[in-house]
Amino acid sequence: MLPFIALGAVILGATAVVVKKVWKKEPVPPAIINLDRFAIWGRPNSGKTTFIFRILKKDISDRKEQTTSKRTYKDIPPFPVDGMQYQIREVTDMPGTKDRLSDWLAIVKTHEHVFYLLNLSRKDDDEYKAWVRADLRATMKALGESKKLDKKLHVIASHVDKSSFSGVAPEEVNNVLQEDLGILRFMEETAGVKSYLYAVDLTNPGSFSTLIESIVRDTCD
Ligand SMILES: Nc1nc2c(ncn2[C@@H]2O[C@H](COP(=O)(O)OP(=O)(O)OP(=O)(O)O)[C@@H](O)[C@H]2O)c(=O)[nH]1
Ligand SMILES: [Mg+2]
Repeated sequence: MLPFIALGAVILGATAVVVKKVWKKEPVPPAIINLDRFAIWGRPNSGKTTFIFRILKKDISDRKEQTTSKRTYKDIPPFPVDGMQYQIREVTDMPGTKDRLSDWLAIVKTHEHVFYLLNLSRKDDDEYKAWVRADLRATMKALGESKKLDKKLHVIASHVDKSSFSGVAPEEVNNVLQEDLGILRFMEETAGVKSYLYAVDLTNPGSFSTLIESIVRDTCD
């Protein structure tokens, strides 16, 4: 009998340990919130690849100066905002040349979140202004044709550090931009959808962090 009693004690002991483990409060890792697919485009040198490399947590100095082909990224690292973890499901980088406009308009219709990048350092260049306005008009038409119920357009104004707004304090720059006539002309093209405007220096990690936090809050808005 003795060996049987001893074995029972071992089993009981083991059971007690398991029960204790179940009742112990373990910290629950936060769930990752899926941000779905980001459609990103803008004319050459607007900062698309830099923005995407920041999202991918890649070294921005490793990117080629000009994107020549389309590339889709799916394995995107999550990032924290307001104590939660967020993850973009898919992002595509492509050249900013005019021949890619139709590719862009196609993903505007299908992808959940739409980001148009403009280069603030060129905001007074007449040819560039005409391109941006025409792109925004075409983007609005594509958004109108999409089945999305909640139509939003995020306009990212890069190169703020190389623009006439470079001396403006970061916390003030968005207000100053909203009052600039040139910027207002761009944003007029977005009338009819909920639009967001962000100013950023994509070469600055802190500026990118502020941008991505604002984007997360606005996409979840
Ligand atoms: N100073 C400054 N430079 C930036 C900023 N964003 C991007 N750049 C620089 O601008 C140049 C173009 O950036 P890219 O990210 O390659 O631009 P792109 O839109 O991908 O250009 P294409 O691939 O040619 O369509 C690079 O030299 C970047 O380092 C910014 O906010 N400020
Ligand atoms: Mg590029």
